[in-house]
Amino acid sequence: MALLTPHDLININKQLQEADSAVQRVTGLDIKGICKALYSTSPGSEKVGIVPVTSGNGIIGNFSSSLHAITQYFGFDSFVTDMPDVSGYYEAVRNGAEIILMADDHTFLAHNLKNGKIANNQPCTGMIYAEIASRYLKADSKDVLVVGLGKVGFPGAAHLVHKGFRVYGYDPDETLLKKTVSNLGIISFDPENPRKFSIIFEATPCANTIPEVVLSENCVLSTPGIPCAISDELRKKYHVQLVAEPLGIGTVSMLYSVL
Ligand code: NAI
Ligand code: PYL
Ligand code: MG
Repeated sequence: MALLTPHDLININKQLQEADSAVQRVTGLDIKGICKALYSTSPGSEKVGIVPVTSGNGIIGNFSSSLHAITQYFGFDSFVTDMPDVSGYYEAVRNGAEIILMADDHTFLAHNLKNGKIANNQPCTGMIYAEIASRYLKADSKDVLVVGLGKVGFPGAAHLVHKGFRVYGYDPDETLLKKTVSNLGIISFDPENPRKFSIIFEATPCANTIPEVVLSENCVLSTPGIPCAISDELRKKYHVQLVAEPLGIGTVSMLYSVL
């Protein structure tokens, strides 16, 4: 998994506010509204315990404090444990956490201890970014381009298929592309024979993955991928409506999915 850096998370509140405004411009709903529509759940007074984890590459600076800011932004009562790992988990439960948030280098989970539901960040992130893309108010058709079909992109593509969109998918991993085309019934996008889209969902760990030829004026690009899929220059040239944020949208999707 591509790991976040402390730099990605600088000023997370501002990043979230800007993403929330972008989601409202694109869909007419704010991020909470998207979550409600996606999962048919609403938060009560669930207390969220955030447990830092030292295994593997260890603590990511700003990670736990960003999760604290994100949960507060979306109205959850939350706290970060003083201790990491198993001691932190014990501390979280002893201090009344009903939902645990914790991540190692492979898995970022939300576990609701009351109802037993558990969520993984990758599918929850794919689903919500795809849902945002699918709700673009000015879309010219139900055609969507999905770039990157990995652990985030695949569930997002599956969600779009499930919602009745015509999904064109691209991934340079040919085995994965073929498997996804056959499993989901999507159309393989051929970069040699491109066309324009008004809805694009991207989930790759690479920059500049969106070629100019696929961009239509005012298209939406909904992307959790880090670094950003598009240059500032192309974004401005085509007035691309960009929804991109490093941690909060995926996290709140996880939280609503376990309510
Ligand atoms: P993954 O490694 O499972 O999948 C990435 C896919 O992108 C691979 O199949 C790869 O072949 C493909 N790819 C690479 N270069 C490409 C290109 N030029 N064009 C099209 N496809 C290309 O990674 P995963 O877990 O799906 O994560 C994707 C990105 O999303 C990463 O940058 C990760 O850090 C980020 N992420 C962001 C979150 C957020 O809240 N913003 C949450 C979770 C992940
Ligand atoms: C959660 C994300 C989104 C993108 N990449 C994933 C990532 O960076 N995962 C690693 C998270 C490790 C957190 C660390 C800590 O500070 O508790 N163990
Ligand atoms: Mg996010």
